[in-house]
Amino acid sequence: MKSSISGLVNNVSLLVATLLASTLALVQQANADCDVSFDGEKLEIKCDDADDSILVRQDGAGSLLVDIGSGEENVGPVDDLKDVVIESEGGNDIVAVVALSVTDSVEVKTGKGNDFVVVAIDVTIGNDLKIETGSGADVIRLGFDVLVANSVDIKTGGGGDTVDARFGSGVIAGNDIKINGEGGNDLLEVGGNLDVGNSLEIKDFETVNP
Ligand SMILES: [Ca+2]
Ligand SMILES: [Ca+2]
Ligand SMILES: [Ca+2]
Repeated sequence: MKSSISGLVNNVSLLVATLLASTLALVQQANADCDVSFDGEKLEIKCDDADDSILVRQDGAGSLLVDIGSGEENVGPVDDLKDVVIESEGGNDIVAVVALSVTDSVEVKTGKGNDFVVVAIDVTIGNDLKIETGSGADVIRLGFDVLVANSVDIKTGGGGDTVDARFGSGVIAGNDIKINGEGGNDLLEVGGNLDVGNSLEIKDFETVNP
């Protein structure tokens, strides 16, 4: 039994590693049509209606790294990072937030198009995580130690969307998790991995796999 569980964990790790590698490859292929600003506390990335790929992470040396398609750029020290706001607008966008710690909130809005959002692997958020993927068939993957002190609010908009939180320890929120599939035929893969201090609200998903 134990070995089958560790086998499963290894398979999921492999899946996430593959996912991240393919995300990174896509990030490097994309054209940079995004404005990036960082004042030491707030990172804002705003893109246009083209297909954008955005990767945000911090490295072991305490630098905040952003890749909008032309390779990773060090935008400054991560020490006072409070907020991350990413708006990728129309187009089929990829947004990845990995290995990052912020003292306030992370907000991702991907607008129209078939978008792909990953928030995974040691992401610590001092306040809230908000994700809105708008119309289009979107995929949101969450897991491997996403720790949110207050609330998680996910809205997937119209279209057949998938929210998948089966990876590793999934998402742990100190207060609430709200996930709204809105229009379309939506799939939620929970994997027993949504852990809340207060309330869990799941709405408008046609299929929920616990
Ligand atoms: Ca876009
Ligand atoms: Ca989009
Ligand atoms: Ca959608």
